[in-house]
Amino acid sequence: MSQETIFTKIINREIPASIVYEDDDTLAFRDINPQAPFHVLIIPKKAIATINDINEDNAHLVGNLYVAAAKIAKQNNFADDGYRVVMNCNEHGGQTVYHIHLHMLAGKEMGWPPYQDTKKETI
Ligand code: DGP
Repeated sequence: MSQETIFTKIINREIPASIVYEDDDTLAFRDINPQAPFHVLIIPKKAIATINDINEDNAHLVGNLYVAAAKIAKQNNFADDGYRVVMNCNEHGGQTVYHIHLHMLAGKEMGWPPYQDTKKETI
């Protein structure tokens, strides 16, 4: 399942975005609502709706997102200091755009765990 989202419009240059990286399969652009000094979204040009839709046939496109992340980190001089990449899935994961994307956050020290919860139950 993959439907058109706002990210398809960015890929097709129908709406503007601040693009920081592009190759044949991958695009990266600044998040409209940055949560760190450097916050970009790295997406496959071929739409995949959620992590649940990743399979053996499209896994290389996901691997390419990490290759792009490593290049972007080096180009922007935060490879050594470090950074975080995260991909949200569906409602509990906080996904709002159903075209998979790596959030790449850099430029400050990240907290861990990424959320506060008083319960320590596991499933
Ligand atoms: P997520 O919640 O993981 O699905 O993240 C979606 C991100 O997409 C969110 O951080 C905001 C960003 N976003 C949504 N619409 C646009 C847009 O039109 N342009 C840009 N640059 N980012 C967008």
